[in-house]
Amino acid sequence: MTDTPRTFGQQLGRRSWAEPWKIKMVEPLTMSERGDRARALEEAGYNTFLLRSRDVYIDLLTDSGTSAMSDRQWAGMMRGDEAYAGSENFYHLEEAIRKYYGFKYLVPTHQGRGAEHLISRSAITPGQYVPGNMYFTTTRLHQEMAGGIFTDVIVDEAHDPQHRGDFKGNIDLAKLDALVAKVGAAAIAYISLAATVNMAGGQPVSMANVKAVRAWCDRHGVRLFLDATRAVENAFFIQEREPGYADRSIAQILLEFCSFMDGAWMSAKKDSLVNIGGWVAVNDFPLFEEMRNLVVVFEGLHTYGGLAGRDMEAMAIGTAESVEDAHIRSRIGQVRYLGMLLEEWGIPMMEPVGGHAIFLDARRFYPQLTQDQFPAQTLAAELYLDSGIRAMERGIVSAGRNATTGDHNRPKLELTRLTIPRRVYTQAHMDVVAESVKAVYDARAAVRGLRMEYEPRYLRFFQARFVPL
Ligand code: P71
Repeated sequence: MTDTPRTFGQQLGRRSWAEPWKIKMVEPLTMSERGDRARALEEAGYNTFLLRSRDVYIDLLTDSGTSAMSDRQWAGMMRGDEAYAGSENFYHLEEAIRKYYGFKYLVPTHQGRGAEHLISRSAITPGQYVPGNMYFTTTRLHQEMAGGIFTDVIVDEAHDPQHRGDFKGNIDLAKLDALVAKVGAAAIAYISLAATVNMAGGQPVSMANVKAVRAWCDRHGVRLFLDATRAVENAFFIQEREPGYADRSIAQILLEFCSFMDGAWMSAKKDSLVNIGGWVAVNDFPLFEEMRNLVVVFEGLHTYGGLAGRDMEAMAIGTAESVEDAHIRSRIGQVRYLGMLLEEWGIPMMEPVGGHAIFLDARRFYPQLTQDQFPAQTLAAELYLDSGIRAMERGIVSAGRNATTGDHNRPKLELTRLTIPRRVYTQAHMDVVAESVKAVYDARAAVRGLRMEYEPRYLRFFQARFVPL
């Protein structure tokens, strides 16, 4: 006989808590047969980016632009001021960024990479180094296209999926010192700090680390810019784990964190709960002036940056909603719920679980595969085949090739990301996902890898095609 069923809260010895919203509108999902999925996968070249969304059951490709907006955001969409210049919604957005992130001057962009483009072109002199706490694909590419040389300065533990640290996104100051000793401070364009760190598994950066990095920057006359894409999620980990922050609100922690920065760029498609949008904001007027001028070349006028007025309004409202403590607790709580199930069943993954996703450790799923047989890509394909769940490769395919030698970059981490959109799926969806991951793990021994048969030049993971070995 089974035990009395227990709620999740009871299993953890506490009262349950739930999402601080209810569902007003639903979007039906399609469920498919394994044969349909096998066909769809082959057509997609075993690349989940190339699947049609109608062939996907639970879409965990990304948390980017996939969130559900609130009724308030949708109401805001109706108040779009679609003036070419000086839209009311721009001023509302500017006010929200000043209030929650604390930066003076705002340039809106169509999404994160538009902002990365502007700041990389404006703040890097070709040949300069750009140290960062691990790379992000688009961030590094824009830095390289502006002539920068990316250098990884994240703590070593970040590259070890089994190391359980509280702040595995931190910058290693000894690595910064070593870089300055080698190239000199003048050869450093700025420090590119991401919080949380996407490619490290959504791992956070501590306030103590940011303070130390700021002091280091002041000593060496180097600027510090934040990739604020998931900085609200980062604030949650500080509140939970860092001494002195338990009684501070997420909004207070975010503002303090940003106070150590010279500026930030944002893909608002994540934390800020919108389907499209981004920005770059700084305190330095000449740098702002340069980006405000460049944005008219690449995105649109500086009061819309490639967005409709209604998109800016949704972003302004989403920015405020994103820092509500109850929201962020339930958002990260859902990711953890999935993580706890998988952990309990001994599924190999990046630990501890970070903010936006579960990162399965494909190397430990498939020890029989070499990295050149694309274990993480293979795992994403197997998951889709099993249940119609769409995950994303974050391993050797994502890492691309070395700009000088042309060889594959070979990251230590070979991960398959189950990314949880905000306010979209239920706990029952998470149960279905967990069971599918377990089924794929149980069937791991028979799996052979993939061969890449088509490789595009830029950000190859988006459009590469594979065939089974
Ligand atoms: C994610 C994305 C979206 C994405 C981008 C590239 C490849 C696959 C998926 C986008 C980020 C991000 C960070 C930390 C900047 C961007 C670019 N992430 N910084 O994780 O995570 O923003 O997509 O709005 O242009 O699925 P953008």
